[in-house]
Formats: sequence, C-alpha cells, structure tokens
Amino acid sequence: MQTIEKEIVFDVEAMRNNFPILHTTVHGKKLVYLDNAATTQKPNAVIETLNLYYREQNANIHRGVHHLSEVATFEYEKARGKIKNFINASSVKEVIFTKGTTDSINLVAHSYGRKHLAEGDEVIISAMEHHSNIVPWQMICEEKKAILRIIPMNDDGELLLNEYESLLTPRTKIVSVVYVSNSLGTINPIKKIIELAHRNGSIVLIDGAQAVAHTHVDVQQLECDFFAFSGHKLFGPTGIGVLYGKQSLLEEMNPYQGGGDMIKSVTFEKTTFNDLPYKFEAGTPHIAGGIGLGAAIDFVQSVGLEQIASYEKDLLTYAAQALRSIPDIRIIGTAREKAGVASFVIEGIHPHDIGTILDREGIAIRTGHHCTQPVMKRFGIPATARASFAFYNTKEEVDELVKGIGKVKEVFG
Ligand code: C6P
Repeated sequence: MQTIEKEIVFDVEAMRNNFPILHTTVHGKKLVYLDNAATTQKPNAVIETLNLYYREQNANIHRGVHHLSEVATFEYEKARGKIKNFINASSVKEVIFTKGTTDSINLVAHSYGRKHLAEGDEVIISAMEHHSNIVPWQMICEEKKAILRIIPMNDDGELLLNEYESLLTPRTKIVSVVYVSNSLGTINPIKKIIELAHRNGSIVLIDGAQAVAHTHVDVQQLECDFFAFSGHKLFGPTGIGVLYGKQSLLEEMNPYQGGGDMIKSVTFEKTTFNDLPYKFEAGTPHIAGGIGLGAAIDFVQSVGLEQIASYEKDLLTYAAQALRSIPDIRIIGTAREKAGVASFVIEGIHPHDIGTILDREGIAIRTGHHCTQPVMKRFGIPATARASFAFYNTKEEVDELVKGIGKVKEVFG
C-alpha cells in the first residue's frame, strides 16, 4: 500500500489482482509489464464481459427482431452511453465506434478533410505526432493540394506555442494534435492549442490515444471538435475505438465508407444515409469490443481517474529519478508535464539489444521508433527503449527495470 499526493491511499496490490496476466511468468521470471503505451492489460471485468457476450449474448445488432439480437443491440448501445458519459459528450450521436485511434483520424481526414480542404488550404499537426496523425493528413492534403504545417518542439520535447501561433492563418482549416506523446510522454497544453485554433476559425482534432488511461477527459470542457481514442489503451479490447465529434460537424459530413447499417434507404439510383452516429458505422461492427470497452470504462471509473493520475505521477517521478541515476543514459523527452512514458537511449547500446536482454529478465518494454519517425529524427537517434506505465505498475517493478538495465550494461559494457 502506498500513500500518495492528496492523502489518497491506493492499494496497488489489490488492483493488480484484477489483472490475471500480471501474475504470469516470462522465461521463468515474474512478468514486469512496462509496455502499456503499446497496449494495456485487461482486467477480469473485461475478460468476463467478453466471455459472457460470446457465451450468452452473441448476435448481429440493429437488424434482428429475435431475442439475442435485441440483447446484443441493447448491450452495445449501453456501452455507447457509458462512453458518452466517460468523455462528457452531449449526446450518444456524438460517439462513433471505430476500429481505434487510427481509424478515427482517417474518418475525419477523409470525411471532413475531403469536404472542407481546397487548394492552398493548410492543416497543422505537431512535430511529435504518431504516424496515424501524420499519414492520413498527408494523403488528403496531396489529394486536395493542401499544405501540411508542423508545430516544432524544443529539446525537452515541448511544443513551441509561439511558433504555433505564427502558423495559424486564414488558410488554416484544421489543427490535429496529440494530447500525450507516445514516444516522449509530453502532455501538450491542448486547451490552449484548441482556444488559439478556434480564435483563428480552425477546427481541432485531438489524438487522445495516450491520454484517456491517464487523465480525465471532458470534451465539452476542452471544446475540441473531434477526439480520437482506442479501447485497447484503456484496458479494453483491441479493434475497437471511438471518434467523438461535435454533432453540428458530424451532421454536415458525408460518410467515406458505405455499406450495411449506415443507410436509411437504398435504390440503384440513390442512397439516403442513416442518422448519427450510424451514418459513420458501415458494416457489422466489433460488437463484443464495444461492450468490452464499456466494461473497461466501468472498471476505470471504479478506480477513479484522479487516483490513477496521482498514483502514476508519483511512479513516473520515481522512475525518472531511478533512470537518471544510471551512467551513460539519456532520457528522451524531458518536458515539465509528462505522463506514462520513460523513453531512453544508452550510449553505445542499441535499443533493440536493451529490449532483448530485458525480455530475458521477464521485463516487457518497447524498442524502436514507436511509429514516430520524425521524433527520432528530431532527436538524432534511430530508436529508443521505452518503458510505459499503467496504474498497476509498482516502484518495485521500476527497481527491476533498473536492475535489468544493469545486466544489459554488463553484457555490452
Ligand atoms: N501507439 C505505441 O506503442 P491505434 O493503433 O489506432 O490503436 O493507435 C494509434 C496511435 C495513435 N496515436 C498515438 C499517440 C498512439 O500512441 C497510437 C498507438 C502505440 O505507442 C502503437 S504504435
């Protein structure tokens, strides 16, 4: 039991008991799972919900009059309602189920971007975007002859807001920025970024993939136009995610995928589209995934995001101090506001070798460019080793990581 800021008592061992995989071994060693930015582990509540769904509720949704179809539809739409409350959207019409963050961003680029971008218009992203918030914009900019502009960052991995302000012009139609960087851990001042964009008449998409598991998100308070996230980074299943969009914007957008469920009527001459949110949900969705995400949200809310944020802040401070004490280590991403991630390189040792030796100790981290090649280029490195944390990680696990890095240095020293 550890006492953390604001006198909150957080029983991490009790918390860990909800996650069966955390009690497994890897190469004969106790698993130390520090790859939570790639995907989070799943609590019993989610695993059991998926199990129950496939055992007792499985059917296609929105189409059948039979009992199971009604049950599955009810559970799926109930999950949508939980997501609406979780991010404080004004209506379930603003909550679109997607495959994940990547799919959500592609939806906005292809539906909103295709309609609103014209030759010479500009889209602003930042220097620390994940490829999924770069490539869809490059594709649509190329198609529409629009221009992609980049907010630069400093050596700590903080965005330069003055530069951002000077990039905003009447040509700027869209600003699309990551909330929490997956390779640096930087928490961006998105409220300010959104305010400045709106003052300029531009709409804003926030990539919330790495934010939702670490901080409370209120889309109405943020006033963002679109917000994208993935279920699997929020202790839910893979293959399911969410696009939040303001109803007024979604209403006037055309879907970019056609198929079943997204129509009201079809003839060979003409199709009329369904109402929100179904207009953007072509085909049979990941029904179990949506219901599982609802269970994940219930679980996270039962822990409390304030508690999670506070506990993780303490853990990240501990990890940063412990890593800094290792000779020859360079931390990549030293922003004042950080969440969840400790990226590092060690002089003379390739990150992949660090990852491989740590794996033999049962420690899971990610190595590589983390789908942020421009970030690697900015810091003049090919890759980093990245430990990323969730609220079930402990200081003892950080100590194991430091010990493991000691072994790496023994081998390569
Ligand atoms: N980052 C990581 O290890 P998907 O794959 O659609 O669920 O999420 C894409 C994505 C978008 N934005 C950010 C900030 C992300 O971190 C990710 C996924 C993982 O860092 C896998 S590359």
